[in-house]
Amino acid sequence: MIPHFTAAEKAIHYPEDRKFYVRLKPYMLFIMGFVLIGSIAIAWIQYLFFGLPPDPSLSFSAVAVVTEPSGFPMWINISHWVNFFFLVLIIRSGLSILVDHPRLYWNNGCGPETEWIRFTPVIFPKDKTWTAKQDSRYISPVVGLPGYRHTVGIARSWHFLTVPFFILNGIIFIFLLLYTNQWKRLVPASFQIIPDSWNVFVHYATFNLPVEPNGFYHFNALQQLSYFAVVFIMAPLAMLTGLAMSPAIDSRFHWYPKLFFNRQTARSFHFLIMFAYVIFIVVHVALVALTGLSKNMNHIILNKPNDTSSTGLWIGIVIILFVVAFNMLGHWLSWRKQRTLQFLEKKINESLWSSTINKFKPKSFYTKKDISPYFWPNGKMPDSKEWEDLKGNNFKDYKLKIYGLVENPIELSLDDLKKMGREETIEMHSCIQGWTGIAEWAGVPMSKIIDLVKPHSNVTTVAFYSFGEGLYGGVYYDTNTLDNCLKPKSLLAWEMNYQPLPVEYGAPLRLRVENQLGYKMVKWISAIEFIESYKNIGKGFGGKNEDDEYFDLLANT
Ligand SMILES: Nc1nc2c(c(=O)[nH]1)N[C@H]1C(S)=C(S)[C@@H](COP(=O)(O)O)O[C@H]1N2
Ligand SMILES: [Mo]
Repeated sequence: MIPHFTAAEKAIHYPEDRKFYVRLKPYMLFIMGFVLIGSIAIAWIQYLFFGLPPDPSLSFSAVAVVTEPSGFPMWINISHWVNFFFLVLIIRSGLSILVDHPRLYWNNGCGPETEWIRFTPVIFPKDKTWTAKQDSRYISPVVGLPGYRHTVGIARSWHFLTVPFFILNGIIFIFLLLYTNQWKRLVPASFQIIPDSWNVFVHYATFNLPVEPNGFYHFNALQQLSYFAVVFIMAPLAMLTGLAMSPAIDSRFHWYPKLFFNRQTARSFHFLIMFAYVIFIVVHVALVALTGLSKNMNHIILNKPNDTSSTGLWIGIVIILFVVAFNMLGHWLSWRKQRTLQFLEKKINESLWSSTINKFKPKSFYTKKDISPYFWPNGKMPDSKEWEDLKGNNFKDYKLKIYGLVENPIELSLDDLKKMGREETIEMHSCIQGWTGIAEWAGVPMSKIIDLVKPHSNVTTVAFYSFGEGLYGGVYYDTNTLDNCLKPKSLLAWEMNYQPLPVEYGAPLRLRVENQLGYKMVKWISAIEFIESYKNIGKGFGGKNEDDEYFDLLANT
């Protein structure tokens, strides 16, 4: 089960300062402490000075059978456990994705030390170039799927493989909830639920456990409110904040991430919702155990109201063992069957995205004042003699080679390119790891290059080759569909923030394709090839990261 790493792999999978570490900025610690301790303190003040509020669950008879609906029909039992199964996989893979850029922010620039929380002991080093790749961290495989410092590609395969099933299960659940009258158990009938829930909370917080209304017939107010929130508020918010991280959506509909303030607050909320789910699960399981474990398990597994045998409990244990076993299988698949995971995830998501959000045309939106003061660099700088020589001469001898299935293969110097036309745009860059940055870019539109070289009609794909190497050696390259190269704002850029493109950020020439994630935007471009299919180059998966790190071919999300 535990993979055997070579020394080189070890260095990647276990960075030296890998130890688990969380550091909240003091102001966030204060706010979170204030909310948690503050509400408990108010509950105690109310209890000590005004006495225990009436227990609202007593207003429903705990003994007499409350009117319909009651019980848990089989479809509720099944979807409850199916939901549990997928939620575990989603949370664990999400944590693995999180530590690939182990910092959360409220600002789109993601500047050093502007994070409100970091999951890494590393303080941003100011004395050297520190790339986002170097900053990525380790997570224990007990917590994360796949854990260690595996590729974010595999973590995303799990996340995006499971999310559609989680959503499907949720849709079926909500449909049946509304179709039957079971929704009445979850949807509060009046705002009275809020003061009632507070009253129940005062009972819990002061250790005066409220009378249990018997969940088979009725939930107490706080229980109903939290179940309602989990189903009707948290789950939709998790999906919507997830979508707000998509460059294809954000580059077209700039208002969308603003629903959550900005792209990075959406990412932070996505995390906080996950955190709320974990707290919910812990409290939920604790209360299920405290209020009659066997009886409760018979409710949610067998739909039997008054059975106190341990049948349901045993079946529950078997279900949990199955989930644990499946997660262990998940680790095995993550290290031994990476291509299968990459393939399955592609099967589910690629046609969905290519026929929907990939079609959106990026629109300009940002202005000079939005430009981020800091922009994370990423990738490995070229170190070949060829590139060093070109750089030494300020790229005067640089020639971009354009070839492949075209009528006019050509070599162009930077000056030639500049004569072809210049377009300037301010855009947000989204890295697969999670960070973003806004910068000005200027260069020649890819459409002009395409007009000039005239690709054959069978060309579907454009390959961009770099002077630099990938993380594991070998030329860095990536492909984009011809379609995406023709989208507005697709540029070969030689300028960043009104300066010649700095060496770190891809000099002399880099690609911008605004509906894609960062790894599609090759830096230090040496050549461009027009091809019939991405399958014919490299290992055949569409790019260096797709080949070696199991990233998606289409990077819309
Ligand atoms: N040649 C090359 N290009 C590359 C990479 C790389 O490793 N090598 N990394 C990609 C990734 S993952 C990102 S996020 C962007 C980063 O661009 P930046 O350094 O301007 O932030 O470049 C992309 N282009
Ligand atoms: Mo990236």
